[in-house]
Amino acid sequence: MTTPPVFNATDYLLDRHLRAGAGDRPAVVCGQNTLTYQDLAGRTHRVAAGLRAVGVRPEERVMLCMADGVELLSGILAAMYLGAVPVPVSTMVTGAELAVVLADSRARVLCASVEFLDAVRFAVAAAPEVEHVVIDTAIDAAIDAAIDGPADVVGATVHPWAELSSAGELTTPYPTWADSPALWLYTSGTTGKPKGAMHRHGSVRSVAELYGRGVLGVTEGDRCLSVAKLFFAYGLGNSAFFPLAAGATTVLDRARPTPASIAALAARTRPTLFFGVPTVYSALLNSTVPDDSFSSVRQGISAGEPLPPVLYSRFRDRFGVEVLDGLGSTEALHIFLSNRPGQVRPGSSGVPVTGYRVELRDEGGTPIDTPGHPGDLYLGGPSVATGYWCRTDTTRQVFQGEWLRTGDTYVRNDDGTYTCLGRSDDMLKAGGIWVSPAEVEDRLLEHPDVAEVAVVAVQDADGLDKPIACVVAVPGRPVDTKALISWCREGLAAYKRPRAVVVLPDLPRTATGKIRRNVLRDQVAG
Ligand code: 3SK
Repeated sequence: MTTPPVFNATDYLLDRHLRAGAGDRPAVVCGQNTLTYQDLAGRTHRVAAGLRAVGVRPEERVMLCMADGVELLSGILAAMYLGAVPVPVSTMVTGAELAVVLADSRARVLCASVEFLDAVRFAVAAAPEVEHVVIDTAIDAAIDAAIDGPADVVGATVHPWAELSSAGELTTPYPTWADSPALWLYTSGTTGKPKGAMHRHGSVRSVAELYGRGVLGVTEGDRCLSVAKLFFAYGLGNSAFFPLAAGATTVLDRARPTPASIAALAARTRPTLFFGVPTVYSALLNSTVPDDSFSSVRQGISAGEPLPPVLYSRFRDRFGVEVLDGLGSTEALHIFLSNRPGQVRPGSSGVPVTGYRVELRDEGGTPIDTPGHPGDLYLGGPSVATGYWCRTDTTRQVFQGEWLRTGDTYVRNDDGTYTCLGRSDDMLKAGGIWVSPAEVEDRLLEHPDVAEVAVVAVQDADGLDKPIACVVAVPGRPVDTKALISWCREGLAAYKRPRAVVVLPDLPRTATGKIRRNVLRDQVAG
C-alpha cells in the first residue's frame, strides 16, 4: 500500500513562506508588536519542542483556553506541527463548562491564559487526566503575582509559557497526511451538549483556498481584523488560516471588542478585511465611532447568523463598506455559502462557495429543485468534519455519507441565491402556516426603535404556538409594543405578525453570539 503524500497544515501556513524567501514579511500585529513570518515560525517551532518536552505525542489533544495573542496562535500552530490536535475552547465558559470539554477531550495538557485561572482550577479538579497546565501571560513574572506557586492547580504541574518555549526548536513537521486529524472545535449548537467536531489537516488548506482566496481574494498585501476570536471556527479562519495561507498579516487583540476598541484598533492597524457578526455591526451602527473608522477596509464580512438587510444598507451608507454575508458552521470549518464582492443580494447568504455543493430537501428527504420552496439545507464539500468525537449516534444523524445536515431551513431564490429562514427547529407555525422568525425579525429591525430582536413560538392558553417578538430597544427610545405589531402587519402578511412584543434589556446568547432561543422561549413563557 502506498502512503499518502505528507501534508502538514502548519508547514503550509508558515514554513512554506520561509522556503519561498518571504520570512521577513509581517505575519502578526499584536499590541505594539509586529512579528514576521520568521519570528512566528521560530516561536511556533519552540512551542512545538516545549509541548513535546512535556510529553505530548502525535494525535493527542492539547486544549487551549486562551485570549487572542501570539501565544494562542503559536500554540495552535505548534500542536499541529507536532502532529498533535489543538482544541481551542471558548474563554467565556465557566469552570464547570470547561471541565466538561476537558474531560471529554481527554487532553493531558491544558494551555490557559492567566485571567482564566479560576475556571482552570475548577476544571482540572474534575478532569483527572490533565497532567500539565501551561500558563500564558503577557509578562511571565505576573504569574507569580497571580498564582500561588507552581503547585497552584491541584493535580497538575504548572509551567509558565516561557518554560514551554525554552526547550529548543522543532524544525521538521510531523509527517501528517491531508487526512490526519488536525484540530477539534467544540460546538453545542444553540441548545445541545458540547461535541468535538474533528477536522483534518487538508481542511485547513481547503477553507483557505476555497473561501479565503476564492471568495475574498486574500493576498499578501491584506491585513485581517476579526472580532470573532481564534477559538471560534469563524475567527480561526479569519485570523489564522486565511491571512497565513496568503502570506498576509493578521491583527490580534486580547481584549473583548467594543465599538470604541474596534474603531481605535482599525485606526491604528488599518485593516483591509474586517470580519464581524451581525450584533457587532449593529453595535457599531448604534455607536458614535467616526464614520471613517473603516476607511482602510476593502471588504466587510459577516457570519454567525444572517445579516438583516437593514444592517447591510445602514453599514454601507454610513461607513462606506460592503459587507458580504455568508453561512458557515463549525462542522464545515468555515463559510460555504457566500455573497460575492460587488454582487450582494441583501438578506441572502449568497451562492455556494466554489468547491461546495448544497441541496435543499423536504421532510421526506427528497431534494427540492423549485425556487421559493423551503427545505432543510444539506452540504457537501472537502472541509466537512470527519464526525464528532465519541458521539456515534449524533455523528450518524448529522454526517450522512457525502452530506452534512446543517440544521438550517433555507429557500433558493429565483436568481440562485439562498435565503435563511431560520434553524430548522426554530421554524414556527402560526394558524397552521409556516412562519420564518428571520423574516419577522428583519421587518422589526427596520423600525427605528428596535436594536435587537428574536421571534420565538410560545404556546397560548389553548396550547397553540404563537409568534412572540422579544425586543431590545435602541438606547433612549421607548418601545410602543402595539405600534410594533402594526408595523409588522403593514409590512408582512398578517398571519406573520407577532401576537405580542416583550421588551427585554438584552437577548440571551451563546459564546459565539447566537441567540439562545430555547432560553428565550422559557423566559417568555414563564
Ligand atoms: O458559527 C458560524 O456560524 C460560523 C460562521 C462562519 C464560519 C464558521 C462558523 C462556525
